Amino acid sequence: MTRIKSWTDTPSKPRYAPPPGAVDAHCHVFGPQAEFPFSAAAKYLPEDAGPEMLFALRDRLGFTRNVIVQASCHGADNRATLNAIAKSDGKARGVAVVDPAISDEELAALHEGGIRAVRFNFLKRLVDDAPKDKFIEIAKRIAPLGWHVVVYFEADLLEELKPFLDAIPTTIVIDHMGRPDVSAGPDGPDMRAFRELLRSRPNISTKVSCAERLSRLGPPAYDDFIAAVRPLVEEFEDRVLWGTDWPHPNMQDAIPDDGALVDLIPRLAVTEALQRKLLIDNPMRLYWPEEVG
Ligand code: 0GY
Repeated sequence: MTRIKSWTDTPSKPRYAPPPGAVDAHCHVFGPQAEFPFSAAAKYLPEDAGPEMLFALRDRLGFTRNVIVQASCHGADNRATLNAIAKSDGKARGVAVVDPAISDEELAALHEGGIRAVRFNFLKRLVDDAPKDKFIEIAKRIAPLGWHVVVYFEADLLEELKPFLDAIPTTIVIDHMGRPDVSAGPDGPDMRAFRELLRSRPNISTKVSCAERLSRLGPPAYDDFIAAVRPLVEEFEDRVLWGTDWPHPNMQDAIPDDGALVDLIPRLAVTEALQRKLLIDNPMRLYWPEEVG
């Protein structure tokens, strides 16, 4: 079967230089599948995009650390993510997907391997099932480890998910702002609803990432994304993170230039102080808390 490829081998070198210590807080690895086969339930089958490729990109883009998020194509088998973390020389940590039946010993082994969060994915095109009751059970199990929960959903689910989010006892990080329609601007219905959510729930942070998925105006400027998201970065400066989303699952028809994505950062976070929070302070607090004074 042909494997899909959704990333470029020739990303441009960004003009913007992230500050030393910057964290790419949302990226994935695929395989290598000869060692770490994809799940039988995978909804897409990509080419290998392993740790060496990820770390080469990290260096090219000027980042120091990665947070590797278990991709849906690997299901709840976190070995590819753990393998990448193990090869990172302490410069990567991870977000796992776990089965509700996971044992305490297995959770402890994930912690030892660098996992600091679990991900709950509600996208029907990516997963067969999103059992809220089981997710809440898992959240209660991981809370004592000091982990948090990462949630991925689309804007039309936000209202319905509020009771679920309120039942989670940890910090919550929402992937890509719950995929709002950014083309309607900062005061469009989705961005307003999302800002309201953050105003009313101080335990929620978000990744202000995925211009390449959310913008209708598109590259290289992604102006609609910038206009909609910059106010969020300014209002919630201590609760925003940023990531490349490399290797851009399912983006094979609109492969982004990672260098151009990095060049959006100073337009989203317009001062050095905001950039430091977005790229260092906020992700470090969640993923390397022992290094934060
Ligand atoms: C993302 C987005 C996607 C995929 C996954 O786990 C995944 O497969 O997260 C997507 O297709 O929107 O954040 O990586």
